[in-house]
Amino acid sequence: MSTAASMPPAGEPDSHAIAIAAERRWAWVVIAIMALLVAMMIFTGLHWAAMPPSRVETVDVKTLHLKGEFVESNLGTSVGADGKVTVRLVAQQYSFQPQCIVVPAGMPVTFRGTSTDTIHGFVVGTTNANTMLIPAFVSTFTTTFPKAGEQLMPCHEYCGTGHEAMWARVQVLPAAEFMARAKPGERLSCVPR
Ligand SMILES: [Cu+2]
Repeated sequence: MSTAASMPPAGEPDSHAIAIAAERRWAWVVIAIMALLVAMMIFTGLHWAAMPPSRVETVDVKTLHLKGEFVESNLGTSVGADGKVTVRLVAQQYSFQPQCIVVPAGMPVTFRGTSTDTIHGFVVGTTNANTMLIPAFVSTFTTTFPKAGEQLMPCHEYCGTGHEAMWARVQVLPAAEFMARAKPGERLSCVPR
């Protein structure tokens, strides 16, 4: 382009200069966003290092199936002497154990889970029951299912080639029906036997 062609007619704004100014403004916006993200990474990194999350529970993956809380006979739903409902489950490529979980509606339910191999996770239907399951760590949360019905519980952390086939079912029973089925010391599930 010749110099003469790029010169604006007298009295008209120089479009080239306007474009450069606009690009420079956008460059500053992008630099500011990147600087903000880096500052957030530094802040959260330091903050978490200074105050690690509380209640970190670990388990030995190598002996998970042999002893302790996550042996096969202890998986499923239990009602404690204090009436508290606890679901214990284990995830592995590519299934959950148990494959069908029974919980009562309208009562607090505590989930305790871990993984035997890689990072898995689950979400129960459209409820807020949602966690990751990480080898060597116990994930736990307490939630209440407001209404009875059956929910799907898919794995939501990509865990390998069989990931899309990894899911369990959750049967939310009316509290009275659940309590009628629950026996002290027993582990409930809805896996057909
Ligand atoms: Cu998985």
